[in-house]
Amino acid sequence: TLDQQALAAASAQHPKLQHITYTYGTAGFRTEADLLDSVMFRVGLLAVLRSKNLKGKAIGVMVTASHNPEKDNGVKLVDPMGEMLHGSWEPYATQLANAQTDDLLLAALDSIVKATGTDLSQPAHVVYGHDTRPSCKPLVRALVDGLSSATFGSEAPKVELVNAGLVTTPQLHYLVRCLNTADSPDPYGEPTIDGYYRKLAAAYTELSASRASGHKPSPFGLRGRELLPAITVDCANGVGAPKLKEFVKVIGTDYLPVIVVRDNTTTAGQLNLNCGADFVKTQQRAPLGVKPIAWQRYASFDGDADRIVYYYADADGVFHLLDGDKIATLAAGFIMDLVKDAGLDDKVKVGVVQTAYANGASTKYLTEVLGVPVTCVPTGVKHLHHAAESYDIGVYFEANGHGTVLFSPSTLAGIRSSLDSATSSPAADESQLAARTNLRALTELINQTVGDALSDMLLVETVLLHRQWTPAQWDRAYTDYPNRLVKVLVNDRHAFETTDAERKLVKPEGLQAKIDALCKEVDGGRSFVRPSGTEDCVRVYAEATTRQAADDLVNKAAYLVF
Ligand code: 16G
Ligand code: ZN
Repeated sequence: TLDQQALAAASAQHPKLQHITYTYGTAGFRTEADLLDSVMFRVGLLAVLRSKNLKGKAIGVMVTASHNPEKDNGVKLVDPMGEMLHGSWEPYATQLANAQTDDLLLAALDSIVKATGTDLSQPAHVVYGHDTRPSCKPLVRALVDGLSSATFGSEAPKVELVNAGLVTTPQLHYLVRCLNTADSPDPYGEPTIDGYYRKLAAAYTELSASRASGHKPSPFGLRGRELLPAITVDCANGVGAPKLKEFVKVIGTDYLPVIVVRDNTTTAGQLNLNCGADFVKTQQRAPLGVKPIAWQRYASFDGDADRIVYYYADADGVFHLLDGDKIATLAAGFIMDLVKDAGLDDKVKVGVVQTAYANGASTKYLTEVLGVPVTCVPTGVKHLHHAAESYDIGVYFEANGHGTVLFSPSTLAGIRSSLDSATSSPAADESQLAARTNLRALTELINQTVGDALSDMLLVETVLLHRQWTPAQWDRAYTDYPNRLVKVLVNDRHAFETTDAERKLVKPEGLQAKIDALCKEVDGGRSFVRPSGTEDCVRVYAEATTRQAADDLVNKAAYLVF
C-alpha cells in the first residue's frame, strides 16, 4: 500500500507548475530546466515502480538534454537491458508528470500500480546519472527525493540506489545492463565506469594489434603515411570531454592518440554552443573556430556523447561531412567482409536500419553495391533499435550520428563457439581464425545498449586502420545527393499524420499527392514531410541530383505545407 501521508508531504516540496503540460516523448521529458523540478521528483517515483514491476531489476535514470541548449534539461528512463523505457510505460510517465495536485498524484500512482499489476512488496534498484549542465545538481536532488520517498509503506523492502554521478548517456545504459546481467551466464561487463573503459580498451587494443601484426601497434603508422595518427575530437563542451580523457588514460596514447577540443565544461553557456555533432550536422561545417587540416580525421560528439559525426577538409579547405549514413555503410561493409572471411556468411545475415532522413545515395550504395538488406523505420532510437534486433547483425544509424550495431544472442554464441577448436567447425586457417577473433572483439567494442560516441569512434578507427583508409578514401564509397531540411511552423502539427516509416502523409488529405507531383518533375527528386517529435513544428526534407533542384523542391514542398 502507498504511504499516503509521507508521499504527499514529500511531493509538496516539488509542486507541479499548474500551467504546464509535459509529455514523455522520443527523448523522455525535455524542456527548460526551470520547469522540471516536479517532473524529476515524479520520475523518481516511476523509476521505483518500474523496478518493482520487474521484480527488482535495476532501472536507469539519466538527467540530460543532449544537444539542446545549456538552459534546457531533461530526463529519461532506461530499461533493464540498457534499452529505452518500454513504450507501454511512456503514458504513465506523462500521467504522473501532469497530475495537478499531490492528491491527484497519489491517485495516479495508485491507478498505475493497479494497471501494471505491480507488487509493491518487491525490492527496487535504480541507478542514476547526469550530464554537465549546471541545472543537473538541483534536478538530481529532486530526483533523489522522489526515489527515496517511494518507499510505499514501512513494510516494503528498501530501495537500492546507485549514484553514477557525471556520466555519458551510453555509460549509464552500460551500467544498467551490467547490473542486470551480473549473475547471468552472459554478464555484459563490470558495472563500473572503469569496467566500461577496460572493456572497450581491451577490445580496441586487440583489434588494432591484429592489424599491425607483430609490430608495436601504431595506428596509421604503416602505409597510411598521409594520415597523422591523432584524431581531433570536439566534445561539445560536454561530458564527453572528461570521459574521453579518462578513457585515453586507460588505453594509453600509443593506441589512441587524441586531440580533445571544445572540452570546456566549466564556463557557463558553452555547452553545445557553435560546436558538437548536432551543430556540425545541421550547419554542415566544422565547429566555430576549428579549422581542419587537410585530409586529417575530425569527429564531434554531442552534449551527452551518444552521437558522433566525422569530417575532414580537402586541399582547398572544403568541408566534407561523414555522418551517420557514412558510418553505417563503413561499419556494414567491414562487418560483412569479416563475416565472410570468418566463414560464417551462410549462418550470419547482416542488415542495416535507416530512417527516411538517410541520404538516398547511402541506401542505393547499401542495397546495390554491398547487397545488404535495408529496413526503413520512423525517426527515434527505439524504432531503429527494435528493427535491428531482427537481423543476426543489425547495423542502425540515424543520419544525425546516433547508432550502433546489435549482435543477436545466437550470433554471439555462434561467433564464440567458432573460436572453440573443439566444436564442429574449427577455423580452417590462420586468416579465418583472425577474422573470427576480430569479430568477437567487435562484439565487445560496440556498445550494444544504445548509440555511443566513444564506442562508435573506436569502431570507425578500427575500420579505417584495417582498411588503411584516410577519411577521404572512406568518403569515396558514394556521394551524397544534395539535400535540404527545413522547419515549418504550422498552426497544428498534429494535423500531419504519416505512414510508410514517415515517408508519406495520410493527413492532411491530398497533400501527399501534391508532393509526389513536385518530386516527379525533379531528377532524383525525393521529399517527405513529418511532424517533429521534439519541437512544435513540421519538418520538410528534400533531395535531388543537384543542389539547385533540392533547394527548389524543399521550398515548394514547404510552401504546400505552410
Ligand atoms: C530524438 C531522438 C532522435 C531523433 C530526434 C528527432 C532518441 C533517444 N532521440 O532526439 O533519435 O533523431 O528525436 O527529432 O530517440 P524530431 O522528431 O524533432 O525531428
Ligand atoms: Zn545525445
